[in-house]
Amino acid sequence: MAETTTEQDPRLETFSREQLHDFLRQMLLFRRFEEKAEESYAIGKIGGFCHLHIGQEAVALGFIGPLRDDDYVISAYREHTQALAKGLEPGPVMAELYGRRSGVSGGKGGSMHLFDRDLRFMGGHGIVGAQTALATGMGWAIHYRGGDQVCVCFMGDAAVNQGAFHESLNMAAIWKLPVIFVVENNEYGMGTAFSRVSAVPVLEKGEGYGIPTHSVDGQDILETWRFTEELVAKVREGAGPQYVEARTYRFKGHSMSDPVSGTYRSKEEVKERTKEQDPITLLRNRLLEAELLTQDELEEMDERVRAQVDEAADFADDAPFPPEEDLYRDVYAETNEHGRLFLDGRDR
Ligand SMILES: Cc1ncc(C[n+]2csc(CCOP(=O)(O)OP(=O)(O)O)c2C)c(N)n1
Ligand SMILES: [Mg+2]
Repeated sequence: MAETTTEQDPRLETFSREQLHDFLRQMLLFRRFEEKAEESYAIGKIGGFCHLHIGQEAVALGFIGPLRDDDYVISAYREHTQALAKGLEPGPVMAELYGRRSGVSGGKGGSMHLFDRDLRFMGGHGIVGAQTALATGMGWAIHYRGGDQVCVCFMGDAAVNQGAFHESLNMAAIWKLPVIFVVENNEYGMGTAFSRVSAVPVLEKGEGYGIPTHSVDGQDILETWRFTEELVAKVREGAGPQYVEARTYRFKGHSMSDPVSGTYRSKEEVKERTKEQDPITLLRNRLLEAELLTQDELEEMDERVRAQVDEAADFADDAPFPPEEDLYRDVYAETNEHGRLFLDGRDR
């Protein structure tokens, strides 16, 4: 994992100052957004499941930022920051967490089911590993239509022991589909250490299908960003599916009902990892040391981001809950007022 050093990182020169500031701004937005969600949950404004991505921000930004608008992203339930990275607005995302009608899924999906078809953010899925099969399906659709888009499919380390994962990788490999499977290896699935329940390491799971495998430092935005740029270019040119382990760490509990360290990881471990491997602190320190950012610029950036998040929370607070008549809408697909399927503007 990357560490802060006093030597200037040569990779900094390969990015513009604006780009580096934008990396920091976006990751700060993700962090403040989730801190606000945590606060709102504690006072009962958000209910149900809520899983924070705090600590893993450089994976979301690094793997989504370099994509085109017409590329697809699909994920599991720890997906707030990924949705923001794909261009969903903080207000409607927060409103979805609050269960409000102006939320991105009409207030009926909640934290685990953020979705935006136009922005090609295809969820938000609560069943561990289920999104891998949908990703292979999207890869097939891209291939069938002759497009050059890619589909980035995020999952946690626990998903690699699911049956669907293996079927999906196998099919993607046979058909050389443009899918990038990204395993966010934060070393735990709820309260279970990956090493206790897996016969082989995360990376080896992709090797059995003849898919090129890669391992990257998920705490280092410069690494995840550049890596993704290069990989996506290859996939667009027909390199077929790719399997990536992003080594990372979850700073908070599994969900809002799980304490930060619990009994499954020690306080010392959490303290050390959060101190040494915070993707935001790592970038901020590098930029300050290289004089690519001033303390004033940093404070101003953080203030702007906090204001943006407050605005998102106000937007959510002010929005109404879905009305009763919405109860049977969108259950399996869009339905019209008679409950009939309504797809692509036509009754079926
Ligand atoms: C098929 C299935 N089995 C069990 C669960 C319960 N469950 C929810 S999250 C989770 C752990 C997943 O861990 P991981 O994939 O590593 O993701 P992380 O939470 O670390 O991001 C489990 C077992 C589920 N949602 N779906
Ligand atoms: Mg995990």
